[in-house]
Amino acid sequence: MLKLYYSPGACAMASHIALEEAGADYEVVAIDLKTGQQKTPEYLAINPAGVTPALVTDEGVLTENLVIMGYVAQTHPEAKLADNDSSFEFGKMQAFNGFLGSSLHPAIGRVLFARPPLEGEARDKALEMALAKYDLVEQHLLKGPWAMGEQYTVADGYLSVFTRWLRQANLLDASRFPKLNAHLDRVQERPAVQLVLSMEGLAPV
Ligand SMILES: N[C@@H](CCC(=O)N[C@@H](CS)C(=O)NCC(=O)O)C(=O)O
Repeated sequence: MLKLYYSPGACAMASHIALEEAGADYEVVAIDLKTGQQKTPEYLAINPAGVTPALVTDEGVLTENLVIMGYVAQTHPEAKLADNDSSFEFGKMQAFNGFLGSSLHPAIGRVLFARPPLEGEARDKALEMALAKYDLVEQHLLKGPWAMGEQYTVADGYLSVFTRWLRQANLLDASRFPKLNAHLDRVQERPAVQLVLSMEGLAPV
């Protein structure tokens, strides 16, 4: 059985949603980031980077949401969580996920989770840079109704993690981000997503 190490509400929710959407046989282990559980020797033995998610498989451990989501989509083709028939379309989805993981996530993470928190002009600048990444998704990358077009993919659960954070911070402005708002609502209507939220002790936002 697969085992996902996650932190409630954090980016690992994307991998959690992928597993639930796939109907995978999995269990979850919560890691408390606030108490630093991700830096304990026990967890570092699983993921030496000291971050969640980590997915334990029969073959070993996979890390990075992008990789875990791709693995789940490829090992559960019947769930159609990616275009597994076209390497090019699969690559396009992973390019979308790569942008979220390597560009948008660090940008918004700096604004919302920096310790000590950013203040004044430094925060304003960081926020401007982060919102520009959301603009790119709103205006160019999100095809609609789902991230990659007509078919729901793992990219949708991933995007919803970051739009959820923005909405919680009252920054997902309806006039600036109409498509992202509608997309988040659409994702949160999915039964698998609602189950993941309740498993993580959370509610739709
Ligand atoms: N690129 C990684 C990012 C993982 C990551 O930064 N996870 C955060 C939660 S969103 C974390 O565990 N942070 C704990 C820490 O930095 O101490 C991925 O997508 O898997």
